Amino acid sequence: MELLRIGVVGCGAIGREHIDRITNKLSGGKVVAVSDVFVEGAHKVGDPIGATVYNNSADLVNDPDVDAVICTTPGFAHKETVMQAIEIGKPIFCEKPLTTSAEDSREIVEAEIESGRHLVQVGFMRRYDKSYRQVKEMLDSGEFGKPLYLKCTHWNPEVGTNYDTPMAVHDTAIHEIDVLHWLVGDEYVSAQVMMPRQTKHTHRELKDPQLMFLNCRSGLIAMVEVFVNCRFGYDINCQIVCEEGVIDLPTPASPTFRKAGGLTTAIEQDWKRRFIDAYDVEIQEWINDVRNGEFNGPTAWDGLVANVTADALVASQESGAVVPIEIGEMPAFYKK
Ligand code: NAD
Ligand code: ISE
Repeated sequence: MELLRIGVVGCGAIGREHIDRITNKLSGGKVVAVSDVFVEGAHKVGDPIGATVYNNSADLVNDPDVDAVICTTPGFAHKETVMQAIEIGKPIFCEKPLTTSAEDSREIVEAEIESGRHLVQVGFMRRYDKSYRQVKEMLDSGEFGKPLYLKCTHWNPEVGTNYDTPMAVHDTAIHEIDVLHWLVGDEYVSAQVMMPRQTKHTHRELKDPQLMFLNCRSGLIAMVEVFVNCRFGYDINCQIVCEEGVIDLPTPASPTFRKAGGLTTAIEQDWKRRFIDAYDVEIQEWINDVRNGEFNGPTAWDGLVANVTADALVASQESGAVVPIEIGEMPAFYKK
């Protein structure tokens, strides 16, 4: 096959990152069209690479020169583009979250099943991260016995005033929701959020930090700390306590230096570099799979599972109660 001709909808932070990696780092793909409601932004990235620029996703998805689509708009806008791609039968890589509600994700799942083809991959890139893959291998080896509980941190230096309390789940903890369930192969049955003392750095619309608890069918409990105005850096950690030992996935090693009476280790300041290799592997594998007519990535069903779980956490943000999670049986279409 010739180069995969890709259209990117949404030219913000991660849209630009993916366009750059496809253009300058990865192989087998070429960005031929871009779109954004803020069309000047689309021109800024599209013009230098000779891409056709649109101000709406429908025109981009329907462009006959576009073989496959990447959707990097905010979560609330994903459904529209994903449904357009399914309707015309083009593969689409949709950044996480698939949508911002279980109801919307279920419609996507139903439309994809109806189309009869695996078209939708969700951007759960931690599944492509080397360290998470190593942890999964360790757990799957059985050497550590059963996992009993997990403790994770999702710390972010700061967020803007458009980031509200539900986004701590839909936008941020959604990564842990997906990757933990993938790591331990368990099913979530209920969720609860507790709000500790709040930081002075938060704003009126956002409760920060938040402690999220996910209870699994086996009895395993995952605790996820989301603190998005922590100030010091972007710091993702995970510790899995098992019967026969403890697995730690700490902040990646970086040089430690002694200077001015201190011993210092730097921490990344945003998400762009922390998972940079994972994004590269994720997008390269997606390009390869689409060119080979294969599908191996996180599915729309995985997106739905995350959204059902997220909805329960959001309900608990309000009430503080333990909220049951009912995902339902995975349709045969998604069983490997
Ligand atoms: P952003 O706000 O920087 O960019 C979004 C862009 O989409 C903006 O340019 C905006 O003008 C445009 N847009 C908004 N509505 C649109 C619409 N209806 N059609 C076309 N364009 C539209 O956001 P971002 O940080 O790039 O995040 C985008 C998505 O990527 C979100 O879903 C986010 O959760 C996800 N994301 C994932 C990761 C990751 O680690 N996997 C990291 C960052 C962002
Ligand atoms: C952002 O949208 C991402 O997806 C990053 O990976 C995440 O860690 C950050 O908290 C989100 O805001």
